[in-house]
Amino acid sequence: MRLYSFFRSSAAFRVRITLNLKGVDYETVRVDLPHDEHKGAAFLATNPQATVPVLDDGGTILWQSLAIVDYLDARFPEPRLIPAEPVARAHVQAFAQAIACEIHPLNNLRVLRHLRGELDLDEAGVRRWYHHWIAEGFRGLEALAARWSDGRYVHGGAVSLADVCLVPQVYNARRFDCDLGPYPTLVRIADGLRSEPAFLAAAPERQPDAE
Ligand SMILES: N[C@@H](CCC(=O)N[C@@H](CS)C(=O)NCC(=O)O)C(=O)O
Repeated sequence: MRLYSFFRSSAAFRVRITLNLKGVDYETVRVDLPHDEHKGAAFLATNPQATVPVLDDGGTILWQSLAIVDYLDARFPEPRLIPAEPVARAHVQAFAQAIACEIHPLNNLRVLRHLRGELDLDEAGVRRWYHHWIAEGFRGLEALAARWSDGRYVHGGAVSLADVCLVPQVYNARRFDCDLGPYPTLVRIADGLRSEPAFLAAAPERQPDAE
């Protein structure tokens, strides 16, 4: 398998964790986001949406990190990241989607570039934007994790898609100096997991393209 990735991409981070948890070997192909390699013709031929991650599984091309995790979960069922039981499944997906569909899209590269460029926001303003959407999103997730968590994982006493999405988002929130004091449960889970081998090996600074 080949993973088109950028070391700081939190969506790619989700897929790296998943591949590692499932013990799937893969090769990293760097897509240089800061230099707009994802907008070049070569990459657009692979993913017309111009985003990483993209997974190439023997010529089958997949994109959108949640769809890739779902694919990997079907193809390599152990450990199962999207539970089979209907309620657990809906809860785990709701938590993951709150991050992947609501927090991350407001704070990703093209949005921050738009704020700095067309909307002429200075760096302090961009940080305020970032912090605001982390706080909006994490508030509800903290309450859910406090209700569900065994202290180690977000949901059900087992690693799941919810953890796979949480760890990269907490990592990014720290990178942007967000105040994580109000979210002790999220921080406890993320800090516990980040030293586990599958999560550790997926960390941005451990990637072959890390700068
Ligand atoms: N919902 C997509 C998000 C993909 C995405 O936005 N990836 C970022 C990196 S984390 C990206 O490629 N950004 C390029 C840009 O914003 O121009 C997923 O989960 O895969």
